[in-house]
Amino acid sequence: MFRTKALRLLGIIMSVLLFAGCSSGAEDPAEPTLLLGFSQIGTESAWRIGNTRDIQNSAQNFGVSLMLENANQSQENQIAAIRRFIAYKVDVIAFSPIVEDGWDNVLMEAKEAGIPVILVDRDIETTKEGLTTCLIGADFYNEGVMAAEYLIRKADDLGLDHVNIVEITGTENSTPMRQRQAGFADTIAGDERMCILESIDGDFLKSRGAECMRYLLETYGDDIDVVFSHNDEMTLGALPEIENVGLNPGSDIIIISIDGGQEAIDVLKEGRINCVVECTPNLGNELMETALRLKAGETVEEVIHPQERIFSDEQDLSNLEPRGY
Ligand code: GYE
Repeated sequence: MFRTKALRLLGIIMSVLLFAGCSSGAEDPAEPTLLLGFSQIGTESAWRIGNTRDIQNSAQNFGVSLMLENANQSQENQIAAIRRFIAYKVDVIAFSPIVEDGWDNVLMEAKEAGIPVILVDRDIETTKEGLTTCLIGADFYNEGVMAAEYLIRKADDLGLDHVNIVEITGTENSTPMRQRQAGFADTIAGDERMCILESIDGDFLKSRGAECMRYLLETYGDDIDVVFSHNDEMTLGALPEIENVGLNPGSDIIIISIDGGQEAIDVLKEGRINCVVECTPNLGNELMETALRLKAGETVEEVIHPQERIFSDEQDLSNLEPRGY
């Protein structure tokens, strides 16, 4: 008696499974169209957390099945994740490389497996051809240019004849660090008032931003006119350190940041930051569209940059929409 019931149940389960197996993606809109492996750097900033959330939401909206791996700020973990994606035979691999060098071997393996790779947010450095298909991410060089152009306008407004700058940079050898630094340096190069006292690695982290600022204040004291920080987290770490030595960020020291997350925008409105260059984390839709095109065998644009703007004390920001990250 029990055996017959069990057999009948097994029969039902098998037919359900078979039915599910036979239904085609076109008939069933819930069936994923593509399997995308994405290796994220970590959770170092509001930007990064917003970027992960945006990619998850977009995957859901596009019906893409997402294998998401968090590398906890380690290149080794990213390489291991990419190897798992290859072993799993995903349709497309995407990743945000924490630094630019050191990807050739694992990307050769992806190429040999015939899996297209999309760079999200950051670029890589390689001499090999065809390891990746495209890059979807911000124009970091231009962000550095926008930061410097703001500073030049501010120095004109204040009538400054000498401007001492300290720079707190993002993770060494990462694309945003290299390019934000270059865009800023190239733009102030023609202005004799501008002098960079020191550039120091803050690794895009709030705690490091605070440490760097403490060191910079101990070393240069009130000679510092400007802090140029490569992201909001480091800026938010640096501000209390400035206040602890009795200086007012925003008036005694000009503060320039990058990203444009809600917290930094609120602090800008309070007058403790002077300028924030936008870097949008919302790259998910472009990523899904591109991955679907690659799966369909289409060619895609090599570089896709989102539009970006600046927020500063030159503007009325009272009606600014919530930033969402
Ligand atoms: O500016 C920073 C993040 O690569 C654009 O990484 C990104 C940067 C962003 O952690 O906050």
